[in-house]
Amino acid sequence: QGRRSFGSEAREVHVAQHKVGPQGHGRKLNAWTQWGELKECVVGVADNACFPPVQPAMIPEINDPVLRNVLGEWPRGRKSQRCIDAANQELDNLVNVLEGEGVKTLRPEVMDWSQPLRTPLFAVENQYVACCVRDTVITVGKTAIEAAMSRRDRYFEILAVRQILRDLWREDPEMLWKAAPKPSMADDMYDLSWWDWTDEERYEHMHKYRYCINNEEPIFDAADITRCGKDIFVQPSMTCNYAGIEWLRRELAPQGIRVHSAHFPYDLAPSHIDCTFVILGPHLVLTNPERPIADRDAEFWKENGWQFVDCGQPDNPERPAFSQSSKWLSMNIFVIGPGKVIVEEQEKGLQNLLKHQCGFTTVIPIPFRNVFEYGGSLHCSTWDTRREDDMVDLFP
Ligand code: DAV
Repeated sequence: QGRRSFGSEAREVHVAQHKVGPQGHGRKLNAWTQWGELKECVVGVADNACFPPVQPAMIPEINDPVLRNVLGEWPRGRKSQRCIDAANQELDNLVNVLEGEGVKTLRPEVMDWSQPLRTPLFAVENQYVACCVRDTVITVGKTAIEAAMSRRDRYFEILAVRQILRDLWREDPEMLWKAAPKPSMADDMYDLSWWDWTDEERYEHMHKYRYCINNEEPIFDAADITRCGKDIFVQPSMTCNYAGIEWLRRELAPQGIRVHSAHFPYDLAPSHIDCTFVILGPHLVLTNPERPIADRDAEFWKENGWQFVDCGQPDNPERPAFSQSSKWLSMNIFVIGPGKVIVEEQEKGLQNLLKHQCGFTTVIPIPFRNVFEYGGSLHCSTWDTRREDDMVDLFP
């Protein structure tokens, strides 16, 4: 009798009490494009950030030669509170700017990333930070997809936005909530020999698109994906393999979404498409002059009437000593509606290009360089949960 509370009758009561399932009145998850009018989005937080530990998916380097000599090796454990506060100040300001533009903002939960992690298959001494929410989850139409990431220190980062996902799913009866198979992150998922290649070897092999992960399991970061309505494009990279692209293709085919790969051979260690190929609006892409798209991919875009506009060199190519991203964070802009974009304040050249050659009427410059420490800029540190847009077909 002691087990009676586990009977089906009791379970129904439990379900009703806890409001599981659609309530049918509330917010909607919706984002088909990179440019629809933004109504709601998540902005990352830098709290409790730690240095990413050395691991098969990432062998970090201090990018300032002087500091590299002084320190000798990659630091471990927590980042300084000063560095965290500086980033948080800029992230909070982004929230204010977005709210001022009529965008509702949500924030990840503050979690303690200094805890070590041990699974049956790997261990790391600490975790990372929930700053670049763009990497962990993506909205594709009415579906939220939790990524299959490659970095061990980011294994549980998605939990920082789980409450947001729970709330959305409960409120929106049309929302689909999917998670790619959680990667094992076992040693055999990686190709460690890639790290030993010289730049010359990487250049020689650039058309093979082989990086530090193999194809044993589907792997992708959400930031390897960009959306154009019915079509999404995914870049094979250090953080995304062909198995990951194939997983997305099979999952999204029943919804009529076409998944394409996009190749950028000149980026010898690519990660994430949002500093390389930035969709500005229908038929317009901001391209990276040092990382042109492969010819066979370019043809497909051009046939469908798309135009490419090369970004100029960054006005300020500098980045913090521990940032693992490139100077092209300058291109990591955030389009928040047709003709409306947020750009890092020092990137005057790009601001002018967007205004005078790309049809943007509202270009909002904001300071954001202290967020570069965590590997991203304006696009990386956000996740759009609602845009006013539809499943447009721009590759008919
Ligand atoms: O080009 O340095 C930066 C990563 C953005 N999440 C780059 C990639």
